Amino acid sequence: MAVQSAERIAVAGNEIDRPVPSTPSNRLWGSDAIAAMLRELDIPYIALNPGASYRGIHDSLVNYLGNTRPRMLLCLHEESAVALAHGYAKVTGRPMAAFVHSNVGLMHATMAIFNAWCDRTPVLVLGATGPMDSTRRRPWIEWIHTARDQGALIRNFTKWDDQPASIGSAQEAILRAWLIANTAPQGPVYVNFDLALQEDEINELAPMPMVARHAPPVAPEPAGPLVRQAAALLASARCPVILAGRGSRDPAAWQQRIALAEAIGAQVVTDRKSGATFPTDHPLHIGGTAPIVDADVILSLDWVDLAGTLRTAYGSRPVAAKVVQVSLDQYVHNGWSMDHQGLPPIDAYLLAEPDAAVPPLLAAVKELRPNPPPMSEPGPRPGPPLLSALDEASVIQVPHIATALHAVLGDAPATMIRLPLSWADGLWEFRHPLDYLGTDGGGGIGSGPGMSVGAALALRDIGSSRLPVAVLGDGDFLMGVTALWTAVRNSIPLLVIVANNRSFFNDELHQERVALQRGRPPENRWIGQAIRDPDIDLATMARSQGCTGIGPVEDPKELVAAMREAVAAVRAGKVCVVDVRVAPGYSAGATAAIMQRSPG
Ligand SMILES: Cc1ncc(C[n+]2csc(CCOP(=O)(O)OP(=O)(O)O)c2C)c(N)n1
Ligand SMILES: [Mg+2]
Repeated sequence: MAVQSAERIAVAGNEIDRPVPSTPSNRLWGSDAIAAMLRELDIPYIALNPGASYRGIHDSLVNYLGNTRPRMLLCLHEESAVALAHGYAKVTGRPMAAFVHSNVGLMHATMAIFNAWCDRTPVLVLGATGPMDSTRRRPWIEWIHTARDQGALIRNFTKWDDQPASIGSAQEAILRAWLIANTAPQGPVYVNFDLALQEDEINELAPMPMVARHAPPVAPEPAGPLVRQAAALLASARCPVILAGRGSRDPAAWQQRIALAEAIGAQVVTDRKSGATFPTDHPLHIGGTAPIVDADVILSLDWVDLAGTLRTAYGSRPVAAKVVQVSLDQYVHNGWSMDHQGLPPIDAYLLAEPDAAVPPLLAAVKELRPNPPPMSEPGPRPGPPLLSALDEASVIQVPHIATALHAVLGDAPATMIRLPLSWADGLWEFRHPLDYLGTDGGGGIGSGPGMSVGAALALRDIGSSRLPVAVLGDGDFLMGVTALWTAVRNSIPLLVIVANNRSFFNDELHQERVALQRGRPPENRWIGQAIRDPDIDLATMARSQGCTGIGPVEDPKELVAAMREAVAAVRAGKVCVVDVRVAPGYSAGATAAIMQRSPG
C-alpha cells in the first residue's frame, strides 16, 4: 500500500488527526490484533510519544483502527503522557493508556508511573522491546531498544507487568493488565510488546477474549462480624473522629460519608493529598488534625499514613483511642517503596474499600444508635482575604489568588485539579467530590501540567460545566510545561494559574531550617533554589505553545482583571496560563495573618 500523508481535520475542537482510509486489503499484522484488543476494551485515548520500537502498533492504531477508540494524544514527553493518563483516571476512576518507547521512553516515564502508583490510580502503560530474537535485530538501534527484562525498570511500582510471546498471550495480557489496574487498590500496569510480534504478518484475527466475561470484580463488602464490631465502637463513641482519606469521585459515596459522620456526630478531617472526600463547609468538618488527640474512636477511611498522623497527635504516648481502619491498601505493599507508611495500631480492621464499607457501617450504626447526636454550631473558619485586601496589598500573596478567582467565578462550579503546597486550607471550599482532585501521590514535581491536562480532558468528555483550574508552583509548571501543547492541540479547555515565587521555594525553607539548626546564615537559603536572573517569562512559554498567556501579574490591583480575562478565555475553549508573581513565602503564620476569619 502506498504511503499516504495523514490529513489533519479539525472538527468541533474534538476530532483531529483523522487518517486517510487505507486501501481495503486482507493482509493483517500482529499489531493489528493487539490494537483490536485495545478497541475491544473501549480504551478512549492513548497518550504517547512515538518510537520505532512500537512502529507496528503505531501503524495499526492509525491505519487499521483509524485513530479512534483509542485516539492518539501526542505528548512532547513521556512523563507528560503518563501524567495525563493519571489525571484522566483521577476524574473517571478508569484508566486510559499511555504508550512509551522502548527503554528510553519508559525511563522518561518512570516518575509519572511512580506518582500513579503512590496515588493508587489506574494507568495502562504500554511499551515495546526487541526483537528478542537477536537474529532479527537491525544493527545498533534495535540492540539498544532491547532489554532482557525491561519491566524490571518499573516492576517495583506497578501492580503487574508482562512481555507476551504470542498474539493470543498479548491479547490476554492487555485484558489482564486492564483488570488488575481497575481492581482496588488501583494502580499502573505495564505491557511490553516484542517488535517481531508486532511486525509479523498473521493470517487472520483469531477470536478475542470476551471482555464481557472479564469485568473488574465488584468491590467486596467487609465481613459482617467486623462491621458490627466497628459499628459498636462508633455508635458508642463520645468523641469520634473520621479521617477521610482516599475516596472516590462518586457523589453517592460522598453522601454516605456525610450520613455516617452525622449519625455518630464525628468530627471529620480531610487530607489535601487525597481529592475532596467531605464537604469542607460542613459543621462537622475540621481543618487540621488537632481533634485527634481528644478522640475516643478514630475511623480511618484509607487515610494516607495513619501511623504518622497518630504519632503526630500522641507523640511517644500510646494511642488512647480505639482505631477502626478501612483500607485495602496492604494488598499492594511490596517492600520496595516505603509508601505503605508506618504501621498503625488497629482495633477493628475492615479490609475493604471505604465506598464498600461505609454503607454497611452506616446501617449497623443506625440500628445501634437510631437518633443522631445534635450538631453543634460551626465555629469561625478561615477564608480567603476580602476583595478590598487587593487594593491594600503591595505584593500578591497566594491567598489573593483565591480572592480574585472567587470574585470572578462567584458560585460557578470549578474543579481545582491541583493546588500548590503554598495553598492554605480554607482558601477554597470543596462541596462535591469533583471540587478537588488531590495531589500527585509520589511527590514528583513536574507532574502538575500533565495531570491537569488529563483531568481537564476527562471533565470535557463527561460534559462537565465545571471550570478546570490548576494552581501550580512555578517549579512544577516549568518541569512539565510542554504538556500544555497537548491540551491546545486537542482543544482541551484549562486554566493554569502559576503561583510564581520564582523559586523552588519549598526547598528554600528546608535550607533555612538546616542553616538555623546549624547556626549558619539562613539568608543564603535562596542559593541553588531561586529561579531568577534571568526571570522566566512564563506567559510567553505558554503563548509559544498556542495557549493564551497572561502576565506576569505583579500588582494586586490587576489580579481580578487578569482572572476575568483568563476565565473568559477558558470558557471560550482556550488553554490559558496566568503567571502570577507571588511573594516568596508561605509559612502557615504568614498566610494566616492575611486570611479573614468568618463565622461558620
Ligand atoms: C522531581 C522532583 N524533583 C525535586 C523535588 C523536590 N521538591 C519538592 S517541592 C520542590 C519545589 C517546588 O517548587 P514550586 O513548584 O515552584 O513550588 P514552591 O515550593 O515554590 O511553592 C522541590 C524542588 C520533587 N519533589 N520532585
Ligand atoms: Mg516556586
